[in-house]
Amino acid sequence: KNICVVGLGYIGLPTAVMFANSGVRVHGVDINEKAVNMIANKQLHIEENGLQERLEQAIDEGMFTVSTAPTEAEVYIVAVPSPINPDNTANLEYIRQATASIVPYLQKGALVILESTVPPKTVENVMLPELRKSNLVLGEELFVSHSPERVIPGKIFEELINNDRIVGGITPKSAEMTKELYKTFVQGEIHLTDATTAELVKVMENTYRDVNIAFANELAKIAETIDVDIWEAIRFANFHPRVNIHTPGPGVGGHCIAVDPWFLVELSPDKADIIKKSRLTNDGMPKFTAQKAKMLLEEQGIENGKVAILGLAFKGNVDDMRESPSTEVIKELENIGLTVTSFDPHIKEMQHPTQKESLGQAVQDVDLIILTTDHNEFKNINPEMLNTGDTKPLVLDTKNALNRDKWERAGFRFFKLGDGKH
Ligand code: SAJ
Repeated sequence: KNICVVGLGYIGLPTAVMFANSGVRVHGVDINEKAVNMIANKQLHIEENGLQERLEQAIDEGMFTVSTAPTEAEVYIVAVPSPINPDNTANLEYIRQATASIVPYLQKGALVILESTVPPKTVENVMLPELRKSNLVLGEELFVSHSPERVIPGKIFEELINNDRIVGGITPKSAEMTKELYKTFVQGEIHLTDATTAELVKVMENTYRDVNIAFANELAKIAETIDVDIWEAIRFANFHPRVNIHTPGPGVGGHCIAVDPWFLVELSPDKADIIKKSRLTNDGMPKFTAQKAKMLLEEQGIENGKVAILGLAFKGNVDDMRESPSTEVIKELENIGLTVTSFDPHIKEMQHPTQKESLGQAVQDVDLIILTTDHNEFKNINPEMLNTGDTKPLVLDTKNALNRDKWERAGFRFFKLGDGKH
């Protein structure tokens, strides 16, 4: 078999490399010339555990080539972004264009697999009209399926191998062929269904998480009014065998969980009530965080204070800033007249105007430190050694990542999101 993977981002590149490492010849395609050149030189344009070694192996063994245009292949895997527009409707242009780009290369018997997360019916309404232009008979000469990725950034390879997969075909044979292919490296179960069901399942999974996090965020706000530590309360509730409450935070980021629920809202605006409310609750958390910061500073008599933000990535131990709540928190803080610096050990290039090159520079002479991303580097800070200038700033931990006792012993006044106790 040989595969052409279209889109070499957070999902496409690890998937391509995984197939190449499993003995399948892979050609990777991306419209981003810079990324293609870097990958060809065994350099990464994204950070992911294990990716560097696997990429080197794939290229050294001659199993992985890259370019900016597709080539002929037996299987095409489409893994391009499906973001939302500013009005929260789905932007399926990348999917349509990626599909159109492979049409000239399609041969009888080819299999086209969509990995990107999409609104239900995208395969049917966006991909199939393009694929019909190949003049191949769908389901007989050209096979199409949706095999949504379910991997979590940071643990992509582990989850690629071990997670179950849901594969939906436009025909049973399309699904069956896809299963056979992924069995090359997938050790989890591969469950077969139709394409639209698979699309809905994937979006449901991320929406479940978003709604659950919104619930946790709402509980955090309630807990603050009665001086209860929500983190402790959730931990206790989750000892119940049928309860699994997620954790609150400064908002929900990334390109999946903060995006996919909108696909369902767009699909059924008058039915997707809880889903929409949850999305808005989570989107309101940066403002809630900024207001809490303002209140804490005002309690100290500080009006136009300085704030250091620890963490720009959308979650701990990744280098991805897309839809990061941190940047929203910064905007809200600046809107209320506070001066902001930031630091993130995983965001290597300067990607934000507030960003400083070191933790020391970011916290110098600030009135408040807000932790927004639970990177290990932040958990491991020794507060005794942290030089912040003449006075000790307040600390607001929005992820329950820091050890209160350690920070208090080092002389910092310590607060948590979702904790009314001072
Ligand atoms: N977050 C919370 N509280 C939580 C969990 C997460 O506030 O209890 C926040 C995180 O800090 C982050 C955001 O939510 O800002 C999303 O993080 P995440 O770790 O929940 O998810 P992603 O976006 O990295 O990956 C998700 C995963 N989906 C599910 O767990 C159902 C992953 O399996 C999917 O493959 C991925 O979306 C995707 O690509 O769709």
